Amino acid sequence: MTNFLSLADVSNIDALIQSGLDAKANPFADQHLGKNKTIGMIFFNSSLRTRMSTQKAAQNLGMNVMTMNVGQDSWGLEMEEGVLMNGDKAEHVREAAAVMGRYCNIIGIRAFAELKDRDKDYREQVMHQFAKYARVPIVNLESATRHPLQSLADCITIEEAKLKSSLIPARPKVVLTWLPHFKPLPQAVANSFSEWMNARDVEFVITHPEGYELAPEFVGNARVTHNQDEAFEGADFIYGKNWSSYAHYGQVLTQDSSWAVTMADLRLTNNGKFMHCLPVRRNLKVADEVLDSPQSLVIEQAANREWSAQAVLKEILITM
Ligand code: SN0
Repeated sequence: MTNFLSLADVSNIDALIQSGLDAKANPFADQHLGKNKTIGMIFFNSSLRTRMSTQKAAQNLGMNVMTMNVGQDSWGLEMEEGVLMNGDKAEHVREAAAVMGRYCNIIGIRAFAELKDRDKDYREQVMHQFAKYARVPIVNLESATRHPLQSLADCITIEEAKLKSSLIPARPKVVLTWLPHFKPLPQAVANSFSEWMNARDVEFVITHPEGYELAPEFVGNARVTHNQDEAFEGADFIYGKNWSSYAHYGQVLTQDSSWAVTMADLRLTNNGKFMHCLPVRRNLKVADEVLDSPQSLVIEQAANREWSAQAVLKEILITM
C-alpha cells in the first residue's frame, strides 16, 4: 500500500481486518518495522480518537511521531495554485508538504469538508495536494468525503462481535441511520461506512429523512428507506451518525428528534448492537440508556481505532 486515502487503496479487506485483529492480540509483534521511521500527523480540525489511536499504533510499530495543528502551531496553508497570497495564509502547500515530506516517511492528514462548495469538498483538494507535493505515503485521518480508518475499525468491530456472539448471523443486517443534530456535520463518516459496507457480505440498509440522500457513488447497492422503524426490524447492527444534506449542500433540513436512537428503537432489532464513531452528543442523537447499555459497542469500536491504524501503517511500512 502506498497511500491510504480510501477503500480503493485496499487490495484485500479481509486480510486488513485480520491484520487489525492480529495487532490487537499481539500489539508489539512488528516493533522492528517502524524503527527509525517517522510519521507526521497534520490536523486542520479537532481530534481525540484519531490523534491518540494513530500515535499509539505508530509507537506500537516502533515509529517516531510528530503532530502539527495547522493554523495554530503552524502557518495557515494556501491550497490553491497560482494565487496572490495577500490574505491570512502565510505558506503554500507546495512548500509545506514538500518540507514535511523531507522530515517524515508517512504523513497523516485530517481536513474536514468545509460544507460550503460541494464540488470543492468532493475534489479532495487537501489530500491530493499533499500527496502530490509531499512525495511520501499519505494516510487519510478524515478527509472531506471519507474517514477510512474509522470504517476499517467499524469492520473490525463487526467481525469481532460476530466472533463473540453466536446470535449474530454470518451475513448480518447492518443499518446506517441518520441522527438529529443542530450543527451541519460532514458526510464523510457516513459515506465511508457505506462504501465499506458495500464491499462486505452484509445486508446493508440506510435510513434517513428525505433530503439526506448520500452521493450515489457512496450509497452503492444499499437499500434506502425513510422509515427508521422498518429499517431497524431484525437488524444486528445499528450505526448512528448525523450528516448534513448532500443535495442541499451543507444544510440542516430537519432536527426531528424522533430520529434519535432510544431503547424503544433498539427493541425493534435482533438484539442489535449500537455503533457510533464518536464524539456523540448524549440525548440529542442517542439516549443515555442506549450508550450505557450492554448493546452499545461504541467504546470497543473506539478502542479498535488503534488496531485499524496499526494494520494500515504496517501495510505501508512493509513496502518501504
Ligand atoms: C466529525 C464528523 O465528521 O461528523 C468527526 C467525527 C469523527 N464530528 C463532529 O464534528 C461533531 C461535532 C459536534 O459538535 O457534535
